[in-house]
Amino acid sequence: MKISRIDHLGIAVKSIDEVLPYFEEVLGLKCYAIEEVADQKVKTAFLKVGEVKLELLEPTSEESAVAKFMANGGRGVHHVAFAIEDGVANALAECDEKGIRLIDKAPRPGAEQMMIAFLHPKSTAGILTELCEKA
Ligand code: CMX
Repeated sequence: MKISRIDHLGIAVKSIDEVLPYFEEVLGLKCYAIEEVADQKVKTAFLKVGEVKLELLEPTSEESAVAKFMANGGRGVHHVAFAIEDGVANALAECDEKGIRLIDKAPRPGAEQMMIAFLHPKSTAGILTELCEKA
């Protein structure tokens, strides 16, 4: 697979409203989009740091993967998302072939008109990994 860059870092937060002043008023970043991803049971807020984005993730349900992560003591960086130049479907097939545990067997729609798929942290050095490409 061909990774062109880190697309974004997903950061788990209890409340976007509570943490946004830190990112905007202290770090001087600008939130340019807020979007709910119903499928993932999260509300997201996006900020740009050069080419890389920060995706703040606020769970909208206790069943959300992000809510579970925080309930187990997880804080801060939740996942790393790589932009895949030659297609997420190809990358998934390659990972599958190499014995990596796939969370998503096929790309599916995510925030920001991206097609996304996750790899399980148990087979990716403990880092929940997202593969993404523009839809
Ligand atoms: N990073 C690293 N490890 C993680 C993790 C994370 N974000 N989330 C869970 N884990 C680890 C746990 O610590 C646990 O490890 P141990 O067994 O050593 O304790 C193990 O994975 C299993 O954790 P769990 O609490 O039992 O959680 P599940 O197996 O039910 O789910 C996962 C874990 C990764 C499969 C699930 O969170 C998932 O499917 N994630 C992908 C979807 C997602 O995260 N969506 C939210 C963002 C959506 C978006 O960006 O739009």
